[in-house]
Amino acid sequence: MMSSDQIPAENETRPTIYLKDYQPPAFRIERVDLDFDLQEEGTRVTCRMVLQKLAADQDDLVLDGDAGLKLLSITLDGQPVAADRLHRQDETLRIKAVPDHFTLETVVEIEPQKNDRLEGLYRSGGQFCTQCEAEGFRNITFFLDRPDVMSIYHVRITADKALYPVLLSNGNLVETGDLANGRHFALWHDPFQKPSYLFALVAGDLDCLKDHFTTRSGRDVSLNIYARAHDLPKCRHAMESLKRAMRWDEEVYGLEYDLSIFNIVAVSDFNMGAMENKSLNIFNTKYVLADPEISTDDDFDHVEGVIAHEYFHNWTGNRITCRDWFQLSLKEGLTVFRDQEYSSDQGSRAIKRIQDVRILRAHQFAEDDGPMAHPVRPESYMEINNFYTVTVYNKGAELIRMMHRILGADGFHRGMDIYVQRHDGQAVTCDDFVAAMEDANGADLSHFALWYSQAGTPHLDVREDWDDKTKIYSLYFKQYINPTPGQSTKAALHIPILMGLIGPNGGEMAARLIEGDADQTEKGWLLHVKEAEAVYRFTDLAAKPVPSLLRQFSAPVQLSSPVDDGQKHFLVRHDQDEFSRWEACQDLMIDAILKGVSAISLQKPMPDVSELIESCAALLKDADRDPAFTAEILTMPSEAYIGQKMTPVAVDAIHEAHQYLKKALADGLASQWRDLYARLANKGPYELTAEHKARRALRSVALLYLCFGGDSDPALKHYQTADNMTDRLAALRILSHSDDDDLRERIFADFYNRLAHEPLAIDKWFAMQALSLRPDCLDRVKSLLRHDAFSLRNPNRLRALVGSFAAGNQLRFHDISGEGYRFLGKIVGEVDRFNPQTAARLILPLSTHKRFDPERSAMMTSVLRGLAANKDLSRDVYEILTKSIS
Ligand code: 0A1
Ligand code: ZN
Repeated sequence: MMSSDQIPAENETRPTIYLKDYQPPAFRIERVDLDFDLQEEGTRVTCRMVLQKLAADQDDLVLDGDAGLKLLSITLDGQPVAADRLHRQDETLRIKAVPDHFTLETVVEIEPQKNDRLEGLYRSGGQFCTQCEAEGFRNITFFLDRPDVMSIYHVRITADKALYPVLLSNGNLVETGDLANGRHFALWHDPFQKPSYLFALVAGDLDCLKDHFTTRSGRDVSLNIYARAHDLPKCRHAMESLKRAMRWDEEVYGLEYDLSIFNIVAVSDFNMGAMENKSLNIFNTKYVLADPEISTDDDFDHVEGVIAHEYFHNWTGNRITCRDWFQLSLKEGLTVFRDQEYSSDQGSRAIKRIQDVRILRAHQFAEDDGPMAHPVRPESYMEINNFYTVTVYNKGAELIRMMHRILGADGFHRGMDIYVQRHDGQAVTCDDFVAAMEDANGADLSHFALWYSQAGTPHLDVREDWDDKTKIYSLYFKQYINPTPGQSTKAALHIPILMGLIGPNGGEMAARLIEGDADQTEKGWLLHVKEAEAVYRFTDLAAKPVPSLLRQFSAPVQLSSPVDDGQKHFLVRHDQDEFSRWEACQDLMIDAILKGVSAISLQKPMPDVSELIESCAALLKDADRDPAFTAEILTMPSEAYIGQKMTPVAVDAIHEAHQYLKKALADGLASQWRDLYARLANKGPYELTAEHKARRALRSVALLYLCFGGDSDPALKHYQTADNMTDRLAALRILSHSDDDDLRERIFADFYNRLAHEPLAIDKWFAMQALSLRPDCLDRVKSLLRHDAFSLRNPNRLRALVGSFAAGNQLRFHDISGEGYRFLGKIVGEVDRFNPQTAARLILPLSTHKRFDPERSAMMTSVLRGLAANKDLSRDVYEILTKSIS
């Protein structure tokens, strides 16, 4: 019996799939011919497959196919298949008693014009496009829709020529021609074997930005970015990024592009960021279009990173793919690592690392601490779309980064060479990747590989001891991981810790290691903590050192360090590792805010932050040396991140203490901010150079503090004189909180009128209002739902308004009235009816209810339960709900 507030863990229509149940495919598809007859009121898909039986004991062929596929005909070796040999159930079609080798042809009708799930074949802005990862191909036709069934595709597309002059699919264009009734066709052939999730088709009236690239072996590759005519000039940055990424992959990995055509298409309705379909990448416009008028400097960097990411998948994902979806991190962790390294090489390595660590801590550490925690290689899922997570992607990349550090760059690249040689054209596992690394280096990574199967963020407590007589400095490490759902006990991991010892004059101290497992590297000592407890002893030291631990964030752990506040101030000034300088300053800010929170709850005086202000003053004095780094180090941690440091999250006190520190920094350094802001004033027009970007970044930080005292004038002027989106948005963000209603309305109206024709800019307009700290924020969000430019059906718009509010505005979303929770529940319920994938992501902020006080937690769970009462809930949302309420 189930009590009324329980939800069954699974049921027949939503079974749990387990890694341990993996079975190799029973059939191989040698070749597939697809024929798409695209029509306004419905599309006919003919799929002819040549199949070969692999498992002799299998009589029947079981194909995947969405319940919405309308089967018009089916023939086997040219003969219609009798109805009694066919059995359709849930998402499968069983064909009984098939021979060992045969040709199967199905004709189905689908309705892309009604497809708001944005999975399979759908329409966006008048064009047809596809999204097949992970299991979208089964919405297009009956198939063996699993990544370890790789095949050669021939695709014929027929459509109205005037409406859809551009017809694209994977591989090479073989033939085009005109047909009767104003229709035309194109025939594409992809010579590389691929799984169905990499299939793509686009048909539309699109313009094209053309360029080309000559590979190092001399192949000329034609590069095309397709977009709406109006957006074409905004594709240039993506094109330049693409060429840089192609060159980088040749130089760093020796990996060359393998076809003579590479196409990218920009679509405005897309559930995720972009998709690496073989030679036909499909992108959310957000990650292709970039223009100073509508894009911030960060947006430019994101476009470059995502372009590189999708391109790098051509080898790490497409040529070598995943055996099953549990291995998703095989391609994603590795490709994120590759794109992070690419971006580091294009700009500042230290800043890129700081930004990546911020994301990891804000999102992945939070995921590890909640009901959806899972290993980098999950062991089970109900809906695979729910596992495109920061754990699989970003923690997965950290695992690759740790292997890179443990084996060294040369060793890692030797491993990559073996991985590519050994597995090109195959669908493989994370273990295969680790084995290639081991074999190339004669290394044993079996202990390290536990990182793939064990969920949770390790905690690493460090103690120190200095013996003034023997001059021996000791470090004691203790690691533990809290239980996570389904994993109550944890084993010790191999944690690589990069560290240095800093002497009283601020220089690196030479020392001799007399106990502990470590290597000496250029960047410091690399300790290999492998047991629950480990001791390291250093000698040959003239004085007690200050340890600089976990440099470059060498492992994704929560460190509790023996470094006291005074030493942190010292590290902020002297550490040669920039990441650690930033970290020390962040720690000081976090400590100050946490002290403020407890002062508020105990009704005691707020903490003295004068030393922190002094350290920041010193940083400001030195700002010209590296303005971009100064901008990072002086940016305070978010309220949400402070929330992660305490249970229950003291929503209002965190806000108050956060404001207190911001005000202290604003007032304590008022003249410095003023001078800095004036000194960094625009000299000449906008440029997208590292120097200009750094200047804009630091000036925006200065502006923020400058206005914090309540004077909006500098922000207003900044807005009015801006000649680019970075500056405009920096000012708008500040003004969005203003309690001067007239001013705020005026500026938001101005922004809207200026940029109404630019959807990506209007997304920012919605987001800024949803992130406002004003008490009437939710009312504004609700009224914006009715704005003409708002649509629940466009994921970018939905995320900009509702996603920003729920995931980015801790103070207002978690308002004690519970209104924010009820609002989100209602929206998710609506969106789930047509776009489950996006609905499931939107609901995640409610899944953290255990971290909040009983009153909030009860209201959050009540919303989750209310949603769960709906019998028609998608598998996507259902899975999140069951895991969150259990
Ligand atoms: N593989 C893509 C991202 C992606 C994943 C899933 C999707 O639908 C469920 C769509 C895109 C990447 O890593 O870029
Ligand atoms: Zn990817």
